[in-house]
Amino acid sequence: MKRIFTLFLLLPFLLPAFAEDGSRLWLRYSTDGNATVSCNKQSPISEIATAELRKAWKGVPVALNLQRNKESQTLGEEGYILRTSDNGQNITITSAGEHGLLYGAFHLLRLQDTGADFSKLNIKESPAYNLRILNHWDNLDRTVERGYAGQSLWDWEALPATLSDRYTDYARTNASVGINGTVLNNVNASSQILSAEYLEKVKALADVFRPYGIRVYLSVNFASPMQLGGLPTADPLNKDVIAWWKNKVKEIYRFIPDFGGFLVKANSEGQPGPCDFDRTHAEGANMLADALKPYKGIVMWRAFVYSPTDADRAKQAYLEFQPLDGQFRNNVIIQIKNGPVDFQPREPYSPLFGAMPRTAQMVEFQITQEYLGFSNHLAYLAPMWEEFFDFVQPSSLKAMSGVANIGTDTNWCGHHFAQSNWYAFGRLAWNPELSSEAIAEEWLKQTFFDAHNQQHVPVAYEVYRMMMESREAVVDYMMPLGLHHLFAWGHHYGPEPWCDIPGARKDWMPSYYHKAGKSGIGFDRSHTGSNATAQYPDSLCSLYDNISTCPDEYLLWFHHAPWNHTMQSGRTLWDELCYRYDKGVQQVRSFQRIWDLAEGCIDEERFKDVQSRLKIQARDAVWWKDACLLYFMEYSDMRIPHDIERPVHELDDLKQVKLPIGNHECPARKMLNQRR
Ligand code: GCW
Repeated sequence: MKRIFTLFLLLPFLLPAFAEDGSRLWLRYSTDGNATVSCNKQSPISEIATAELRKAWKGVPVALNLQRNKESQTLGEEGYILRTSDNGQNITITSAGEHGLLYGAFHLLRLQDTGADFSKLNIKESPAYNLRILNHWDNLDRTVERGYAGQSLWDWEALPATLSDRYTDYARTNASVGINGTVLNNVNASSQILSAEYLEKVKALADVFRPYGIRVYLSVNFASPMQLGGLPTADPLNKDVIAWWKNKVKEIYRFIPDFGGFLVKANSEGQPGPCDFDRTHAEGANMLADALKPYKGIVMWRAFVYSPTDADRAKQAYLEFQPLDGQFRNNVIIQIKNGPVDFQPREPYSPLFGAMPRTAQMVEFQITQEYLGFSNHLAYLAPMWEEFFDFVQPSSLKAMSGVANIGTDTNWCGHHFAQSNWYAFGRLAWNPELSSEAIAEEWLKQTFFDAHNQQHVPVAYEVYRMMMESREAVVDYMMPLGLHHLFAWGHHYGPEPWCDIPGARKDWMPSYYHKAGKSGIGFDRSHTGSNATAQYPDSLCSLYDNISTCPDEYLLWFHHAPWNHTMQSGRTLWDELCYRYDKGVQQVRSFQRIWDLAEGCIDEERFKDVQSRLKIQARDAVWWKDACLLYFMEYSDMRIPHDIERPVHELDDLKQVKLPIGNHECPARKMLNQRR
């Protein structure tokens, strides 16, 4: 997994003397470009490409060249060739399509910003996926489900008459990392989005995004024909329902001729779907796909399903979807979360990947940190996504989607470092072979360190290391060794392994997942338990199924192990658990020390903001450690090893912590500070 990375040896550095608020994200280059830039094509897209270069490029003349020759055509409309000629006296960006020119322009600017050598460029790029798409879980009232960076960017009330500048900035930022699609609204969808009134607003956004190569998609509520159309049913085989969708799709394309298609959450967590009418997911998806087909639209049909049955939740998507392999239309893509449960800090990959060879599949990552400390915790997620690609061949997927972490906050993402996850998502969707190390380095150079100052190299390197370790640290202080879903009810911010809500679904309770008792801890998903291991290919199945070969990081995901089980380290399971929690805490403390080195190297505004969030993270890490260890200790009846930090909380006090379930902003921060 770990590829060799180049260190910050040539790092061009640093230090803007003025305050920064993070609003420019990684596109902080100065606007004193002075080079000749020409283009052989006039169009809204190529004009943007040209303008970006004119604004900022300070090197030799650049020619943007729209040309369909053999070489450019093999790279496709979005691909490009970036080359120096005449002994480095000129640079040409050639593409068979205008989108490729735009991506090539941003590539060149990235090279400038990261201090690359341009004397001998010979780069050919084309995206791994045609569809690189953000999913916004934005509601029409501007709340954002699992959003921690303010309100929804889309000001529905002011649209279509008023267009915020942020819409253009959003499109430009996405284009700079190759993102080419956006689903504007929450998968828990209001049927209102399909009303003529809203379609006009959607059209206004689509018009802003189009010259940046971004297509608009919508999440649809499967019961829209009933809720919006007044039909008595939404049965996908009913002819009135079919006609309703056909007309609706026709109407959408009148507004937005290049509309991308639908994203659907059906029969999941209370959302309506075809199963309500005794139809299959395939029948539901195909009906929509048929309506979209004449316009080249697609359906992204989510596989995030789990019903309140006795079947292990981790097995359910596979059980429901795998038998439908081959039954979907070719403009349907099954959108699957990376893990089989739900965006936990660590999950094994979902075994549904690769199990439907006759069906197009795409992955859904979660960029927003629902389960990784909201916008309060620093967690660089590219290593997690890279881990997924250790198991799933990038080429076996058709597309990549990510649940956005963007809102109206000045710095877009809440935490300045959360911007790196938006960035990394785009870069990986373009090229999933990129290493998380390379992406971190690129992002840091563009976002924080931008003048030439060799003295700051060691600091930058430490900050880079902090990023690289950050996700593993979260795993350690929240739920190491394969533990999962120990989160507090509803908001998912802090720990609540004891949570027990009478009458609530069992599979929404932490105890369903950790199964701590006198006999041990963990979910037996081996052949002696739920047998979820059997859903994996043979080699992995046998590796995971056997407690003595199952890797530590998945141990309690797949096994219920006794407290004195001997770990690979030679420690007992209990001791190992204690050490891992403690390690997570210590790592966050080391992040605080590292970040303090950056004082004076970067602008004060962002420095202080990150510094203060690291304090919250350090306190939260201790909270997690104390809550989980004190709670599990009641079952293990073992002591916390002497060489690690003692708990500073009482379990009973921690059990009283109740945060509001609001799902925008971060309620937790205020509440916790009040309590402490
Ligand atoms: O993880 C759960 C989230 C829900 C979300 C759901 C989903 C949009 O807690 O907020 O709903 O996943 O992915 O559909």
